[in-house]
Amino acid sequence: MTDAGEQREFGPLGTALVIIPTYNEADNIQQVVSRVRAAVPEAHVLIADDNSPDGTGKVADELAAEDDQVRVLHRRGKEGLGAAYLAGFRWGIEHGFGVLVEMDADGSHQPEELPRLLTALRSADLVIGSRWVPGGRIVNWPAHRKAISRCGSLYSRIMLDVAMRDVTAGFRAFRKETLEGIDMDSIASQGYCFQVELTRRAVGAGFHVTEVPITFVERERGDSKMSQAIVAEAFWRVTAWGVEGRVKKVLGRRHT
Ligand SMILES: Nc1nc2c(ncn2[C@@H]2O[C@H](COP(=O)(O)OP(=O)(O)OP(=O)(O)O)[C@@H](O)[C@H]2O)c(=O)[nH]1
Ligand SMILES: [Mg+2]
Repeated sequence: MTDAGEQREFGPLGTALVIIPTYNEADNIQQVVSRVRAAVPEAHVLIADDNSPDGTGKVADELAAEDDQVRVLHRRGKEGLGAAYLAGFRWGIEHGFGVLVEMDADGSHQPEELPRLLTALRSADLVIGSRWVPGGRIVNWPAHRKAISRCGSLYSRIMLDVAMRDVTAGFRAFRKETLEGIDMDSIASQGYCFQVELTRRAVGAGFHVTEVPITFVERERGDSKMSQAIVAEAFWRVTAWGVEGRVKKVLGRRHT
């Protein structure tokens, strides 16, 4: 949260677009889309599929054919979560949506909690659905996944000087103006780190960021795309940003 944000008037919320990136989620996509449509009937859904070999794109097309509020962005191949979201954000802004929501396809993010995120966005620029604030929960995660998540958030908070508890969380709602104010074109992170980078940029630009507790449920079907490479990317980028921030501080002090 920032002082700049606290003094601001928050405008009305426009229509929400829930962006769901998919890679091999054919067994999950139908259920998650129908849960979103039931939980927030006025919201639209954009499935951003990276040409999944399991045919998720085809299932998504069938869903879109049945429902005017569901659309599919077919991408040419697996380019990572970050690139899929950036394409989804751009599509949503071009099509006039005022709120852009990030949500996984695997049921980890419960669509029934979306109304709480959207309510919190009335007085925020970015709302993070958080596992690590009081009231937040994780269902069915092994201890090592919890440890990676907690350590990753703690390390990011220390290195980047941000107050959020769940910096890598992927269930979020943005006002369009927030995304327009963080220079999306220069974002290069792909995996978890993408979420860290969005958080860091939003805080750095003076936007008002809040966390609301969510219950995160481990996927029941399909495979996780979490990999050592994704964890490594987050670690080296966060370290580089932390060092860069400290160097700037020290140099700034020398010149004043
Ligand atoms: N379009 C696209 N979607 C992706 C890509 N990688 C992951 N996803 C999707 O992003 C969401 C999160 O990925 P998950 O595999 O669930 O990763 P995770 O939530 O960190 O890992 P688990 O908790 O183990 O499931 C899911 O909807 C994936 O299908 C990608 O390269 N491209
Ligand atoms: Mg997942």
